[in-house]
Amino acid sequence: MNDPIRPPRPDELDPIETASRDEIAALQLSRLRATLARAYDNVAHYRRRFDEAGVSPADLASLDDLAGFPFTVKEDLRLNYPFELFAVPRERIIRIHASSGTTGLPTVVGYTEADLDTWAALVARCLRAAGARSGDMVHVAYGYGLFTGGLGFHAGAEKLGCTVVPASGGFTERQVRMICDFEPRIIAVTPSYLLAIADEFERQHRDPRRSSLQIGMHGAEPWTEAMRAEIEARFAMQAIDVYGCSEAIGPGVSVECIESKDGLHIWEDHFYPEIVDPETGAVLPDGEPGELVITSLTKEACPIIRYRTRDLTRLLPGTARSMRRMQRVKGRNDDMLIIRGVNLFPSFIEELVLEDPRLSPHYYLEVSRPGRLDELTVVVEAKTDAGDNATRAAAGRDLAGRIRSQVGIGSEVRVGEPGSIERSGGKARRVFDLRPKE
Ligand code: DLL
Repeated sequence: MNDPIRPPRPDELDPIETASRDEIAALQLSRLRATLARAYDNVAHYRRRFDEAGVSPADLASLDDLAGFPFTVKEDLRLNYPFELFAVPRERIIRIHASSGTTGLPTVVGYTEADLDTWAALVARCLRAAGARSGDMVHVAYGYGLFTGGLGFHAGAEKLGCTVVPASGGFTERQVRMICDFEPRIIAVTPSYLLAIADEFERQHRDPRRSSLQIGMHGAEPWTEAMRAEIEARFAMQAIDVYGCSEAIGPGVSVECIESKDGLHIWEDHFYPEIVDPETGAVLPDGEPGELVITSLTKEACPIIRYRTRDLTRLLPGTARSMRRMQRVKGRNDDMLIIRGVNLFPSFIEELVLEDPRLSPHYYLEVSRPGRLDELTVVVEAKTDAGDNATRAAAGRDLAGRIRSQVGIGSEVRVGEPGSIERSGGKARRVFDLRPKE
């Protein structure tokens, strides 16, 4: 049936993927200059912000000079809703995407024909880096629509010459039937929704390990090494981390390579990454943890300058490719909970949950303040074979104990029946912060 997984041969790579650092830097500098000029000349917002900061595109003599240019934040996209950040006439935009935005207006992005070609080529590069190749079947279970996941993977897989199954998210029973009947080699899906698919396999008395799936392309939400181990064990496949955000392009900014799985190679010929101190905005040296800031290098419709992603990671040198890597995103700055003064990322609780074979990776955190003090409740599901109420209660007590000893705060842990937590079909919601807004 399916061939064994192999990394791409050198002749299958785009030449820039293995170019020298000097070649990459030279390309970045010329593309960065052009991008700054395009933004300044065509977008009133950038012209105003550059003028206020006293910088002009001509000031960029080296890549480090980018640090003198102003940041772009999500609020800037909202303030320029819907089309004010477009650098080309609306008629040249052939696609719109938007992020749902849990609060306020959605953020809107546009693509020219060339942008869609670039995007498809980058997602194709991600798929190839993960071990996919022409002729493979790719089941796309990211949502189709304004979200970039579905259509982004769709175009990238087609570009690589794959057979695409545009399943979109939801209808989990049907997902399992299609996977069993069509036998795709690759699945592109959020890690949390893949686990819902795994549960559905088991509900139908089918073994996910015997499915045709060999490679999973997982992103759009934070996940952990513990979650990777769970996915790889349940499906007997390789789970690859893929990152992107709609403001930068969508999926396809960075990806792990199958031969190393040691962090995500950023496609530096199209995106210039910086890591900044989230508090001060100062640029940090490679290796230091901080917030990822992205500047697009080739986008026509929506060039984005120094976009503050809020994602926390660090930059590492290249391994399988010459382009630098980013470490798995630990979480978003705005997902970090401060509970009674203690900083906590949901991903840390995820690791603790997955240490216990009685608990499933379906979980969420609820933070409330019934009196003066914050209270943390962890709601998690038991595994199907976790036995009776007493076993579940014991697993809950154990988890609360580990949270107390490792995070330093008391919590209530509720271990529910398998299937009791609603599945999202897309990005999982991990945090419900019910505290009154200050
Ligand atoms: O989530 C694009 C995407 C689709 C990426 C499919 C990968 C796969 P947005 O909806 O704009 O775009 O959300 C972007 O999702 O800033 C991160 O906080 C988070 N995110 C994306 N990929 C990862 C990842 C898409 N691999 C936001 N690990 C980003 C952790 C991720 N977080």
